[in-house]
Amino acid sequence: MKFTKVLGLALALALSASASYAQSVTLRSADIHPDGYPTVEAVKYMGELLSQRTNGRIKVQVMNNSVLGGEKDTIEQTRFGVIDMNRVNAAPFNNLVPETVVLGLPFLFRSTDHMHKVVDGPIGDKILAAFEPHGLVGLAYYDSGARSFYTTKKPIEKLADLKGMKIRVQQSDLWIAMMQAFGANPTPMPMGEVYSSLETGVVDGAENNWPSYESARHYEVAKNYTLTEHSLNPEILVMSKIAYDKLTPDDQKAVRQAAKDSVVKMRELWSAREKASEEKVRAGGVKVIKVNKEEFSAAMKPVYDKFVTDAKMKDLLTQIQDVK
Ligand code: BDP
Repeated sequence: MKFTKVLGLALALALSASASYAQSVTLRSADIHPDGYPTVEAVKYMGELLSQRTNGRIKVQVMNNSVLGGEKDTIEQTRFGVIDMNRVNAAPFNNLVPETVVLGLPFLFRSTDHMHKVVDGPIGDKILAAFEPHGLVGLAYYDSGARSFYTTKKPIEKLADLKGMKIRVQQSDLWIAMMQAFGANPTPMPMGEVYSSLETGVVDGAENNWPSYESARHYEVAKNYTLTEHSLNPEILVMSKIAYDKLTPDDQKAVRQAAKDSVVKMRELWSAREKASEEKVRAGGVKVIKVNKEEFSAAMKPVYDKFVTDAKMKDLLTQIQDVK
């Protein structure tokens, strides 16, 4: 066979191989939450949209309940193409993608509406684009409500109560610094270890939104919930750059669009679940404590001083604050 012929044949084979990959693929997506949790259902919904729009060629299989591991581990697996998609809170991305830090800053967003305006606009797009050099494609933001503290023994009624308390945090330097600024003793660990750590006294408390506090059953072992609402850190849906690059440009577009379209659904699911979880937790005998949030927010200056240092971060912060 002539060299050109061989080359032609190889090229045809390569093309058909990549074309067949583009024709039919099931994207495996990780999540730590159980069935019924809004993030899990939103990604399933995204998969339905994608399947409809590609005549069943592209499907999404949500592998939730931490079956693929804790968030720090699944992020690595997604970067290396072992997992195709991942729905994770912004916090475990902080050390890898510094632009995400700004989203978790304490008492930054004035309201959910403010947060939506930021993530739905050019600032949100800029932060999603910052994932690419790290092997990830940022697809969408999902709501995560407000995070508040909960404790097993001593309730937190004022800032001074946090002094020296061992508080579980997500695996992020920002979150460690935040707990230190609150006066607490931060203990970073994956979500999957929190229940037993609360139960056995490895930690005195943790912090999360109503749905996670409820669905992970933390309210059974930590019965004081203090409404500090210190962060509205959103969830982020990402795709492995390796998996993304295997898709045709049209299919890449379809994935991005389906992810964006699932955000509306997620917001509906989220509002409903927040209410339902709060009711369930209250009915479960949890003591819900109101605090003077000003006192907590005034303690956060060292966190801003530590993380908003370079011009880029300062600019990002001002832009966010300026969103009306
Ligand atoms: C939940 C987020 C989840 C985080 C968890 C945590 O949905 O992604 O893993 O908090 O605190 O609200 O680890």
